[in-house]
Amino acid sequence: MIRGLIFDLDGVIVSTEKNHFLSWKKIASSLGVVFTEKENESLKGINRRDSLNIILELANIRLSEVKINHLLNKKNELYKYSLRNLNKLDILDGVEDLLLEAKNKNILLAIGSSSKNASFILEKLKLTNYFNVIIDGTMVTKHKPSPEVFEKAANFMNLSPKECIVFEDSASGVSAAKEGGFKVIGVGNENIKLIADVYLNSMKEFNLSDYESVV
Ligand code: B16
Ligand code: MG
Repeated sequence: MIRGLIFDLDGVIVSTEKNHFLSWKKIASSLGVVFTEKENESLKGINRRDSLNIILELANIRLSEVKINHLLNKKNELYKYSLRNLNKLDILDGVEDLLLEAKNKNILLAIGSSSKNASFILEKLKLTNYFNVIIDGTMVTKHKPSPEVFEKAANFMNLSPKECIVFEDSASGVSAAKEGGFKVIGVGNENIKLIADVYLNSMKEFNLSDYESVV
């Protein structure tokens, strides 16, 4: 029986992946690195520090810790500035209806995000109160593709992975969920079509009643 839903945030609840991409693109360009959507694909779901490492490795650049920290802060400033007008209207189609339906059916709800901005974003979207637990990038020691973020969410809800569904838009997140033994539904990113258990173009295609009796 499915008793819990665990949602990734960026790319599943709201399309902030675009904002991450454009902020990294500015950082990359300040380093003289060409950074396109293709390179960005490998950053999805990856935490901030590891994302910068990937960009630096792409360009074979080595920087001091001081410079790295400066770039991480700069990226986050650009990213948060780009979210200044984020509001309820930005919630992706089908998400809030599903949260409401699940709540009414006493299904537990969690966030499992790599982002350290998860609470800030959920507040802006006015979604915080739906969730029984929010596990984000400030609460894990091992980041996606490690399953820790989803395991912590399931543990908090007192559920086994088999009792949960994870919704993800990134390859690193799908791998994390599978590694943890969760059923994973890929959403809104055709690049994960072949690795997710089920793939949906949009959350509005998800039908909770199809899963209510799944053991
Ligand atoms: P921040 P998710 C991830 O969020 C994003 O997919 C990824 O692009 C981002 O680098 C990461 O959060 C860290 O975000 O810089 O806000 O801490 O998809 O796991 O919800
Ligand atoms: Mg994501």
